[in-house]
Amino acid sequence: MADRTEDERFMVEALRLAHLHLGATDSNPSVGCVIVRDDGNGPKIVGSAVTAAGGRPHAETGALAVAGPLARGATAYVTLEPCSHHGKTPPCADALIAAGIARVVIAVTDPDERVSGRGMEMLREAGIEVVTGVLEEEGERELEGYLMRKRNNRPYVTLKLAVSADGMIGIKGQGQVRITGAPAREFVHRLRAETDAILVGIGTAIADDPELTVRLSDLEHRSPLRIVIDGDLNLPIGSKLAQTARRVPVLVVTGQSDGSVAFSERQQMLEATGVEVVVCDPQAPADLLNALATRGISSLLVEGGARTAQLFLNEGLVDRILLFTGPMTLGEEGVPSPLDRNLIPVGFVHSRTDTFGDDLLDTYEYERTS
Ligand code: AOF
Ligand code: ZN
Repeated sequence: MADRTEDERFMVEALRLAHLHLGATDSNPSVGCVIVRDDGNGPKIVGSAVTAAGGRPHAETGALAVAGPLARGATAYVTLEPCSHHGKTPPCADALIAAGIARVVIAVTDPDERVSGRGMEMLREAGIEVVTGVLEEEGERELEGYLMRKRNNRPYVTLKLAVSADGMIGIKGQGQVRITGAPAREFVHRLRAETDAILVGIGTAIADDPELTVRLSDLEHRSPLRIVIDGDLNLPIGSKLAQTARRVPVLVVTGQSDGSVAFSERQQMLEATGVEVVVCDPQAPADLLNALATRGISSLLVEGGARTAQLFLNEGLVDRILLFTGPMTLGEEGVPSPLDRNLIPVGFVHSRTDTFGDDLLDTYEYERTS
């Protein structure tokens, strides 16, 4: 039997592959699969794949297609338990069995009620050796969005804030204020590409007129769904969000109509630009998150502003905080951030600090006790 470090080495490769399509596989998790065989000269990768963009084919199918007959007697490394259900594609467990795979190494078991242990059972019944829990923690992190949606019926929520050295997120009445430099901005655009949806409050949508798309040449097609919490339907028709809604979807979350003609006119005008208007209590983010999960949204990036950040924090609905701190001070006219490096909400644990040019990025994870 191959030793554990060898298993870990190939699982690292499967996890790297899984990351490539994060946010690009619709409601399906992005899974990585590596097929390895050893003909006496040491282990060699003979096939590998990531879940295809859009969610299908699954990773195993892709990797087996590359390996062809070399899959017979080989080991398959998968970041998620191979599926056992007849969904839009036949079960991956059957495909691995049919290809003659001898051993399957898994990072995380699949909480999907159609799979959940049955994938491993099918493999074992066919005489395949199954090892699970290899780099499970890393696998859980890679699959955090999918796992959160399946286990808690809500997306994994990341709150991103950029604050000045004196703890401000902007200047009153000044629209977008550049707090971080180009390297940090590029990181955020990559993060957007890996995320299913991005959310701002109407205050930010009006003050900053953001586009919230991915603007990196290789990833432009990976812009997430854009969401605005807008209780009174005040999103301007001429805003960049509304004007680009046919290209990259925009969802406006509003409360019940006040019954006025003006409200329904605003709704009609927004819908005419291609914006989708959904009714969901704008002050109850938990309900919104459930509704998003039902649509298959597994990860949400909350990008602004102070009030929206506070709303999600107050409800205990933030899983990770990404806090950028820029070098300049904004002074008296600044809009204070609900948090900064010296004031982190209870329950969050600092996990790392990264540097992007002159900016710092601190990451904090919410430590759930259960
Ligand atoms: C795998 N390999 O690469 C992925 C899996 O809608 P379907 O039929 O595509 O099934 C979706 C489910 O398949 C999803 O909830 C999860 O259980 C599994 N995803 N499984 O064996 C893969 N992406
Ligand atoms: Zn599958």
